[in-house]
Amino acid sequence: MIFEPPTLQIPRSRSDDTAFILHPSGFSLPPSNFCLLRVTFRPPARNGVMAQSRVMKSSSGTLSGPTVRERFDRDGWALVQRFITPREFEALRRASDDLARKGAHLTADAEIDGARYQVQTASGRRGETAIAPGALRKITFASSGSVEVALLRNDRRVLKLVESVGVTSPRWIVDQINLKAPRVGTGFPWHQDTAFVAWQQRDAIAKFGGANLVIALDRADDVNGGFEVLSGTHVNGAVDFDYDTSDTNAGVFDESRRTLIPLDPGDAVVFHPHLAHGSGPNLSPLPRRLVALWFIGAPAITPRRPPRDPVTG
Ligand SMILES: O=C(O)CCC(=O)C(=O)O
Repeated sequence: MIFEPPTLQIPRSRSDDTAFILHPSGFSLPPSNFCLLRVTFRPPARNGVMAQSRVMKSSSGTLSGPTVRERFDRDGWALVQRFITPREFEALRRASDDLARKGAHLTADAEIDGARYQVQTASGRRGETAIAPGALRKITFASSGSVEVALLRNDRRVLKLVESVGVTSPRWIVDQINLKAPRVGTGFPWHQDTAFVAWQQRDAIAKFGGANLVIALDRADDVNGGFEVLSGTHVNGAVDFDYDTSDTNAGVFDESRRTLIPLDPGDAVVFHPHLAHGSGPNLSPLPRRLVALWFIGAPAITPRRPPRDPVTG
């Protein structure tokens, strides 16, 4: 996330720490999905200068360490590599292209087939004219116009992952495709997703849990506005913030554990709806598309009583 020019970053001594991520038991993914993650920590910046993101590096290694649930509870997020297959992310890329084609004429935000198209403006601010016809920032409720996205939001693996972090009877509430187009795609200010949901949904999150997911359709990293989180910010609940998408919201949340999570296509991050997150602009020549899905919990479904035996009563 390019929230500060590199020249403002103060060189610091670095110490390393290592975190391990293991899929929760019962989560059926091949052994190749187990991974060792090495996290390079940089101490937080002081005197109002925003901390630079530490970038997560992955390598193969030991199959021990915190589960997805433990990391979710502790940090507010967990990475699941190779969450969907190449065939699936390629189908989603095509779906994203098909949706984008329908908005190829747009110079202002609009709804098409129930999906809400937000155009990419020069500043990133909403309500301004698109940088060019058909330049798109995101498509919310993309599942209304795309079977592939609709299938993903009901996918068993998605629901299982959400359940695995403590959400009871998960219900989908939002999906979107963030397009972050090459060279013109602007960033997302630090924010918590709960600010954008109705009070009833916030209530459900408090009672039954909630979890959001991003799934990368392209490589996303520090050169193209990769996904960043402020680890640990989920623990203190909702914070008041403005959401001007041409701004960065620097200083609103605790940035001392800012982490950029490099994602390969098909990788997912599951995160708490109170976790502050965001990303920088895409200044690269490569696309950086991701699908976001939001879920809230509901009362546990109690199994129905078996019907009475018509003979014995
Ligand atoms: O696309 C991104 O990098 C950020 C996504 C995000 O924060 C959101 O959609 O709420």
